[in-house]
Amino acid sequence: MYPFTLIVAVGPWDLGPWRQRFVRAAGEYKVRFWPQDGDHPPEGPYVICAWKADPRVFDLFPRPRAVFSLGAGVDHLFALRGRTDLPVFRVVDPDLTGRMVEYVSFAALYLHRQIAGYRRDQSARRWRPRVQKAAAATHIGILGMGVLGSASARVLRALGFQVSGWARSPRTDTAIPIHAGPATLGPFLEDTDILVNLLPRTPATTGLVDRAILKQLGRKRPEKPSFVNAGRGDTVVQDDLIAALRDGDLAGAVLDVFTPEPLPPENPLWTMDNVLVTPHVAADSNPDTIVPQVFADLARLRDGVMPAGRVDLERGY
Ligand code: NDP
Ligand code: OXD
Repeated sequence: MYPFTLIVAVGPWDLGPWRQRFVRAAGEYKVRFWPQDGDHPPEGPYVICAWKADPRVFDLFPRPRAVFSLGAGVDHLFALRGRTDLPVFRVVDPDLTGRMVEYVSFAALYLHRQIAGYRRDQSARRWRPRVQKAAAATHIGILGMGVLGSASARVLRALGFQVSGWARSPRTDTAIPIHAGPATLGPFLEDTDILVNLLPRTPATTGLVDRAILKQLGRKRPEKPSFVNAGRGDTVVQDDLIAALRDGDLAGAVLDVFTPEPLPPENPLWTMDNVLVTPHVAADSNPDTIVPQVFADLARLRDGVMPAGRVDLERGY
C-alpha cells in the first residue's frame, strides 16, 4: 500500500524538470501529474503539490491530506481560504532565499550606485562622475521581515547599509530594528531612502503601497527615495507607482513583480529610463532542492510531526 499519492500540478512551469525530480524521488509514493495524468481521484490518501495551478484541481481532488505550495508565496492558493481543516505548507528553501538575497542586494546596489544614470551617460558617451554617498549614509527599509526580508536585511547590513524592517508583529530575535503594525509605517517610511517590498499578497497588503505611502517615503531624508518590488505586484497601486516615478517623487525603481503578469507591452514602466524591469525572476523555485523537501515533509506528516512552513490561510501567508 502506497502511503500517499502525490498530485503534482505545476501550472505555467515547464513540467519536464519537475516530473523528473518527483519521479526519481518517489520511492514508495505514487506520483501523478495534473492535468496530464487525468482527473480521476486516487483510491487511497493523496496530497496536492501545486504552483499557480488551475483551481479546478481542488474541485477534482477535493480531499487532500495536505497541500504543498512549490514556491514561497501562497496567494495562488486563495481558492482554499475557509478550508481550515486542510494543512497547507509552503517552501522555505535556502536555495530560494539565497536567490532573493542576491536580487535584493543587486537592486539596492544598482539604485545606490546610480547605475541607471551611468547607463544613460554611456549611451551618450558622456564622462560624468556623480557624487556618491557611502552605504552607511543610506537607509534601506524592508516591508515584510519574514524569511526573505530577514535574510536580505542581514546581507544589506553586512554591505554597510543602515537597515530596518516593517512587519505585522513585533520581534526581538533580530539585531535589525523592526517596526510593527500600521501605526509605525509612517515613521518607518519617512526615514527610508530605498524601500524594498517583500510583502506577501494578502487581503491586508493588497494595494498597500499607494500614492500616499510613496509621498511619505524618504520625507526626512536629504535625497529622493527609490523603490524595489520583489514581493507581489498587487501589493502596489501600479498607476500610483508610475505617477510617482514620472513626477520625480521617486528617483528610480527596480521591479520584478507587476499587475498583471506578464507586464503588457504598452505599459509605461517598460520605457521609463529610471526603471529596471525583470520578469518575475528574483527567486525561482528549484526542483532539485524543493522536491526533496516535499518528500521530507511527507515523511514528517506520516510520523505525526508537523512540518515547518505551515501557512495560515485566513491570515493569507
Ligand atoms: P514570510 O511569510 O516569511 O514573511 C512575510 C512577512 O510579511 C512577515 O514579516 C510578515 O509579518 C509580513 N507581513 C504580512 N502581512 C503583513 C501586514 N499586513 N503588515 C505588515 N507586515 C506584514 O514570507 P517570505 O519572506 O518567505 O516571502 C515573502 C513574499 O515574497 C512571498 O509571499 C512572495 O509573494 C514573494 N516572493 C517573490 C518571489 C519572486 O521571485 N519575485 C519569489 C519568492 C517569494 P510578521 O513577521 O509579523 O508575520
Ligand atoms: C514565489 C515566487 O512566491 O516565485 O516563490 O514568486
